[in-house]
Amino acid sequence: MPVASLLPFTVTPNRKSVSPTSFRLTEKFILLLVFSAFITLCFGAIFFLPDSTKLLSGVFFRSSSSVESETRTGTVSDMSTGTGKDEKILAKIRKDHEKALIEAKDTLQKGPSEIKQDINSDKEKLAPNGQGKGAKADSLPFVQYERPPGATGHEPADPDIKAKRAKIKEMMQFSWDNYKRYAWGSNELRPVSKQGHSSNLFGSLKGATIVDALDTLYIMEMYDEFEAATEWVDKNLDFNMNAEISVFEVNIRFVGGLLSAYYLSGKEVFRRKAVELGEKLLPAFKTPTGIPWALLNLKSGIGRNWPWASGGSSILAEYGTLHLEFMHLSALSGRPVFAEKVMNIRKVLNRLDKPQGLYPNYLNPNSGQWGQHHVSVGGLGDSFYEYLLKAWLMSDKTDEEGKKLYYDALQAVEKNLIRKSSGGLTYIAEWKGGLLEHKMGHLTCFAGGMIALGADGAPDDKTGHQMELAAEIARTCHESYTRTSMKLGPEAFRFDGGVEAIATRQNEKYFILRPEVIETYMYMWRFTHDPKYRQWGWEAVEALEKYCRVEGGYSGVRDVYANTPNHDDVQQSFYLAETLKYLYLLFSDDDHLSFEHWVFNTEAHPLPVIKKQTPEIANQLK
Ligand code: DMJ
Repeated sequence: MPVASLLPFTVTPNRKSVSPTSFRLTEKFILLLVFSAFITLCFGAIFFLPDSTKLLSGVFFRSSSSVESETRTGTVSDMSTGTGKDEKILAKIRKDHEKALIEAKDTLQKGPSEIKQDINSDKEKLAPNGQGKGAKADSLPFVQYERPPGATGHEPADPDIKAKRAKIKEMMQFSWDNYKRYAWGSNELRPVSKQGHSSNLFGSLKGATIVDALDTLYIMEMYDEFEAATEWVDKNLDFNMNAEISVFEVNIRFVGGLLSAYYLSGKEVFRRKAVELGEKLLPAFKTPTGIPWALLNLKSGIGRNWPWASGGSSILAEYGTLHLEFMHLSALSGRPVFAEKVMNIRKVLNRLDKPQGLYPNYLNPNSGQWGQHHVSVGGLGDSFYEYLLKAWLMSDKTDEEGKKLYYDALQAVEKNLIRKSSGGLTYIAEWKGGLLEHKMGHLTCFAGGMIALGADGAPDDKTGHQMELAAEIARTCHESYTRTSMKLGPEAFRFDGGVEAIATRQNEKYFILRPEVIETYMYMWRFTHDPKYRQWGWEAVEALEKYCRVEGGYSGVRDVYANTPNHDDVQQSFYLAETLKYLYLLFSDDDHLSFEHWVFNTEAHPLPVIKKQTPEIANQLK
């Protein structure tokens, strides 16, 4: 039988019509179209369906009789009684989701070229006063540089303190020399295997340790090293690459590091590089709400969120930790766009209901709705709270909104998260949809310093109360150190199952040279001058020397309860940026980077307070 007769259509030979084979091709093409439409639908369903975690949290609230928590849209009893109010709530949820769906589709349907166009139009807007196309950092307006007070310090009078301060400088020298010798230009040093190390936080960006360490080198008066680092930044720090980076990490370490280096030294190269990098980060804000993506490809300008984050959410501690740097980028570039982006984040947050006045860690940038109702003053939440307070302080206390947001948030944290153990240790627990997890992270320990820093401006009679609270948190965090064999704190410690301030899970026993506990000692020392804080800081120095110092630098350890260290072979860049800097300041006089003139970003990079009487800068921010 001829093949043609098997076909469901007539083939007319010698006609310039469809040949059997081309028909098959067409069919294949149609099939392919149908198939890809089907895949798109499935794919779309995953992305655009209502955030299942939100639905789950609704279910949780309904079945949890003991928790009378308020959900975003109503109370537990509202949800379970099936009243007309219920229907209204559901209708609103549906409407919100539909809106989010349309917005999300709209964004995601844009091809890369459209996104690029948007980015370019943003760049146009970047030009000062809307003139010309000069979005380039080299077209920056002239800024009269004036070094803020306290950029360098002086030797402490007390010989013991002087010697301790000198020892900490030696630790910095050792960390730096080894980085320079074995890992120059890499992001970090592997001090055991004596080679470079890079985590995926920076994509193919290079030199994290150099940029993060610049200001520490400067304040410790290590000027030759500072010069070498400056030269590397000038010649090698390059942002024009196909690299997917973490917007938060690059902002706090690179933008923050460059800004501080500029304010301390007055070198134009740092201002130029900071603004250039700031511009590169702007496409991250291309979401329907303006809440930035967590990850951004610096070349294509295409962003996305961490695949593990609740329903495609952005993270509170990430999008909430851009404010200080972006305000300074506007001040130094004369371009309001940076300030606009971070003020818009506030606007989005202000419009949302907060469960119990708390800020959940997850927020969907497409729908502008919360993801899972998890709250933490540690990982995923921490520096958001810090930046509310510091936004107010950095504005020379003119940003009243920042102030109110901070104290309101702290009040909710106090009420819902802060608890005292039976042994009398105050700790900050984590909140999971209304239930407490009695665990505190090393990261959370920064809160002692933050609360002390904010105590002064606290409403009504709260000042004394907040200083007390800060001191209690400092004590708890110190306990988490003293209860280990190495006298270094674990990544997380618990207050349940009969333990207090101790890590019970193997994967929470590590120490990666983090600064938060020492940071809190430094703030507490400055506000109280109680010698115990210097003593506690010195205990940490001794432990670092004993367990973390290796031939090729400083390394984290895998288990602080073990008797001998098992090194993780990473000298984190924040060890030079934060841990050693805070230790040095703990043993320095208070006028070195005084709180009156400087605010530390979350990576310990000092940024000057924008004084009311500095009209040229203050005006840029209006
Ligand atoms: C640093 O990069 C910053 O302090 C950040 O805010 C939290 N984590 C690390 C240090 O632990």
